[in-house]
Amino acid sequence: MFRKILIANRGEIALRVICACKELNIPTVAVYSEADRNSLHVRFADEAVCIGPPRSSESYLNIPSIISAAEVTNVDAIHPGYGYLAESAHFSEVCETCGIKFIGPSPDSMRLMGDKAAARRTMREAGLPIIPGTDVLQDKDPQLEAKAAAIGYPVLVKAVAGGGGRGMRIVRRPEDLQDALSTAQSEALGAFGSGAVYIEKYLENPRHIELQILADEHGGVVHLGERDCSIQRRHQKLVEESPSPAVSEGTRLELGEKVIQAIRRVNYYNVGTVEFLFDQQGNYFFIEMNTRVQVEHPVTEMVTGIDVVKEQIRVAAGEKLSVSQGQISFRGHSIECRINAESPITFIPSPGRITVFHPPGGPGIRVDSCAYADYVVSPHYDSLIAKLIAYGKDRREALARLNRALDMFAVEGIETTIPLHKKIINHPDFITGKFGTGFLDQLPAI
Ligand code: MV4
Repeated sequence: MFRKILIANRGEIALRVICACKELNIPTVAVYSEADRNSLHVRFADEAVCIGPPRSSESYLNIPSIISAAEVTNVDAIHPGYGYLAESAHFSEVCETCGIKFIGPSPDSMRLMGDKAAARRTMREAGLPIIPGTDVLQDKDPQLEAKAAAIGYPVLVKAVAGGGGRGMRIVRRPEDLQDALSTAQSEALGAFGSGAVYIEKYLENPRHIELQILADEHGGVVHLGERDCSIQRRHQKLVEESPSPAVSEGTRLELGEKVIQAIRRVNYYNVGTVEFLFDQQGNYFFIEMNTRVQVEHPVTEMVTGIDVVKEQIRVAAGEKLSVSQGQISFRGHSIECRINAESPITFIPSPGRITVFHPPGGPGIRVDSCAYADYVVSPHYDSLIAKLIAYGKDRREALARLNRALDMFAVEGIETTIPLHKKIINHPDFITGKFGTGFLDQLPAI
């Protein structure tokens, strides 16, 4: 097992990794920017190193600073959390060169899955259904119009280097195709440094459902069921749950089998998430794969009882998974609300000092948070201040607990999305489980 782990992240996920390390008896090193001096990850890690000014580009994304901190503290592994350098194949190679284990997949896996067109091709060959569409488009493809017509309108132009919904463009009529393609290409070039794009059939109001997998370096692969992440706004997820109200036991078994086969065939190891879109008829299609631990992993932990982060650290150390598929069962229901320091109406960030912070507790409630009374939410970072996770024996009980926990979550001094969550989870369509990714757009100004 590792001797000491550096956590190249901040906020609630840095704390979450510290929890796992403490349980595994592994000492930790926190890194922090000047703005995060008073953060809880600094307090609870065994050692802490300042890595630069508040701006992420000069601290949490500063590879030389992070590697220096790792060398002076003599760690043998780095946990990247999510965001920042978690999906940087380059960073993982730098770690490898320095003799430090990057807690994640191989650089090759990261590169493959980072290229959304290559991931699509690979997963189709590995047996997963994909949305009808093209491979990467060449400039001035003479077949372009014919290809789009064959797919059938509306189509969606996606950036190869995009992902998470960035750099997408819907095209509803053939006469708009050329313009949309050019705009998408130049936007993608500006945003990701690659203008490569491809086209898919556009699905209206699909559900976004993802499967959590764990894979070790000895061919062990298990799935931990699905999460429904359809409730989002501008590709920021707000509410996630497991199981999905739209997935039957039969579909879960079938999907799980297919995904395990595919993960084996691509020799992937680490935790991972395989994302699907479900259309209104219940057909599902692979869209992309995330090669990191995700914000919403706790709902999976609640229904499986498996500590995803501890498993991730174990497999990175070369150990076998501690569980086989036969030992995994799905019990009860879990729902997570992401509580952001934002206006619940305009979603404008609301940084500043939190004066009152009282997170709820009681049966079936978990709060993953970096906040406390007097904590200052910095404008430099994303606005997630807490994840409120409810568990119940069924969806009804999880919802009842989530409702009372939202009522008993006191945050003052800044605005939060708590009032929005109250409205979402009490909406008739949410209660009955009938929603897609368009849910929030369709809600009349809540
Ligand atoms: C789509 C789609 C409809 N059709 N692809 C956005 C996130 C990224 N992972 C893929 N996304 C989408 N891809 C096709 N062919 C609709 C979305 C989409 C979406 C997906 C998941 C969660 C929220 C979403 C919101 C709008 C659009």
